[in-house]
Amino acid sequence: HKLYHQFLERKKAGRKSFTVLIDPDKVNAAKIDQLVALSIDAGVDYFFLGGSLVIDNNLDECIQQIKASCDIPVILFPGSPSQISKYADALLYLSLISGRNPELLIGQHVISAPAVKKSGLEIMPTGYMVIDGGAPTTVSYISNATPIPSDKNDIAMCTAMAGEMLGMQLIYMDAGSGAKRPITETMIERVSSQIESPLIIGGGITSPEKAYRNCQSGADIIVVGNAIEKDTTLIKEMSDAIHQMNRVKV
Ligand code: 1GP
Repeated sequence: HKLYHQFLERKKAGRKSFTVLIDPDKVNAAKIDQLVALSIDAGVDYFFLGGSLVIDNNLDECIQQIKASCDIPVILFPGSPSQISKYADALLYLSLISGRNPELLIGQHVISAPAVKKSGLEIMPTGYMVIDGGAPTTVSYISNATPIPSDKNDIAMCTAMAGEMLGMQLIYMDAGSGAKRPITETMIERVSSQIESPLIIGGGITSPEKAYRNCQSGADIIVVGNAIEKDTTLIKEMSDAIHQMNRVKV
C-alpha cells in the first residue's frame, strides 16, 4: 500500500497534492509527451487516468508512454471495469456511494473482482460522490444515478461519513468533468471536518485561485482535467497555487 501510505503521510503533514487527469480518449502520443513534460516541470504529484467512455482502448499504451518518461505515479480512475491496466501503480476502486444504482455500488465490482485481484495493482477503496455540477455531466448521465444537490452540504457530509465507516479509505467528491459549477468551499469544509480519510476534489476547477481555496477548505488532492486540456499553461499555475499551501505551513 505504498501510494495510500503516501497519501496518509501527506495528509498528516498538511501537504496538498495536485493531480492531472488524463482521459486516454482525448490524447494522442504527442499530447501525452507534452502533458508529461509540463507536469514534470510543474511538480505534478499524480496522474489519474480514465474517462467515462472507452472509444480508442489505448489505456496500456498511454500508461507505458507516461512511464517511459517520468516517475509520476499513475493511478487508474476507471469509468468501467474494463479500464484496468497492469502498467498503472494503483487503482481507485470506486463505489458510487452518492447514488442508488446497485451496479455502481457493488454489482460491477463482483463481476470484475477476479480480474482486479489478478492485476496486482494497489487497490484504493474509494467512496465516490458525484455532486451536481450545474448541468448534466457525462458521469451524471452514464451513472444513471442522481448526484447530490450542490447545496445539500449535510447530505454530502453524512454520505462521506457513512462511506468512511464502511471502510472506504478515500473520499472523492466530483462535480463531473467540465462541470459548470465546481464543488463549493462550504461543502468541502463540512465534509472534511467530519472525516479522517484523504479527500479528493475535482470537477470544473478552472482557476488556480479556486484550487487554492479548495485546499484551504480541507481538500487534500485536487484533480484537474478539462481546463488543462484547453490551456496547458494552467498545469504550472495550478501546481504552484496548490503547493503554495505547503510552503505556508513549513
Ligand atoms: C472529473 O474530477 C475530474 O472526473 C476532473 O474534472 O475535467 O472538470 O477538471 P475536470
